[in-house]
Amino acid sequence: MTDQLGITVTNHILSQQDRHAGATGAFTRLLSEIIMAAKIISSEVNKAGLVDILGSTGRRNVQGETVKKLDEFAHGLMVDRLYRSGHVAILGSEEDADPIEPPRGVETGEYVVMFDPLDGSSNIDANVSIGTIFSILRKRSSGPECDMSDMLQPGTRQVAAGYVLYGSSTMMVYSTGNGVSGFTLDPSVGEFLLSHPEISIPARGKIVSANMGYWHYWDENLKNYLRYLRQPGPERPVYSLRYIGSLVADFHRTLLYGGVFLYPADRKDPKKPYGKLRLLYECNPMSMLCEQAGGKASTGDCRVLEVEPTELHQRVPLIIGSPEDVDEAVAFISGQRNQ
Ligand code: P6P
Repeated sequence: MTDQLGITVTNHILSQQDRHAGATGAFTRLLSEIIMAAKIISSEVNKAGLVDILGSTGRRNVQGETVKKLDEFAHGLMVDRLYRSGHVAILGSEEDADPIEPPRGVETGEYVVMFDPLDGSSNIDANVSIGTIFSILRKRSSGPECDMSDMLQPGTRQVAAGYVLYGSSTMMVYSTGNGVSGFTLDPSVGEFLLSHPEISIPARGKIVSANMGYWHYWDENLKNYLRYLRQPGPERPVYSLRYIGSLVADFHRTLLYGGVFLYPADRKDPKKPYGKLRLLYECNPMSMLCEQAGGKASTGDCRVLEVEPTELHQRVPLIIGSPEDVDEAVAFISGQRNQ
């Protein structure tokens, strides 16, 4: 695969399409619109400090979070480009409480896309890496209309997942179920070029990523795990703590370097007993990517991808990363181990 370094993401998608008998090109067209949106968002993010697109709109989204101008821009752009593909049945966005129906007169198709247009947006003004996350599924209900069954699908039914990371460079990482590949945007030609073929997460890492500020709100089993990681063992190094507070950036580092990222259940907000991260457009896409790279993703009780969704914006705890680290974390969190 390394002889393919430098091929564009579009050519890579077409080569994937050739591996799917009966692929009509609709999926390729859909992903191409996401790629276009990523390039435009990247351009806006990279000049956000120069134009009046920083700061907040004064609105709050369904999560009660202040909507930054840049994530409102990213949300509108994703909706526009995805429906422009002509292959979308319905959309779900972190920025919208309800499903986003197709505009009147727009050609629709078989795909459902759940997305977080600009995750980590609270970090925008501090120039910290942020990202776009997407999850692609097929429409389940029969007939031209959609219903909630089309959106409330377990992560095992995703046909593709990916993210765009707006960092020191802009990267796109995606999977259609045949492994994970990473592409870096070359601004001089405006193309995402293959830079990380066949990403494979290390079996075990040496980094733990969690917001230790919530220590007081975590249960004793989780605390036992984190204490264990801080005790050097004969065969095990002390783990470093790295936490950016932007899921795409924290996950991308975990995918490349190994280790474990945790956003666990906590008691800081009685309204959010299962932590902060949303199942359909954060945990499921990241879990598909992690498993496709040889990693694991658990809620602490079960495989994230097997959770049967009940609400559009439902939250689940997320323990994700190297398989040996996730197994160890779940053994502690479930009480099977205490040292
Ligand atoms: P906390 C960003 O707002 C986000 O949704 C994720 O990108 C990130 O992992 C998490 O919240 C950080 O949350 O509670 O640690 O600030």
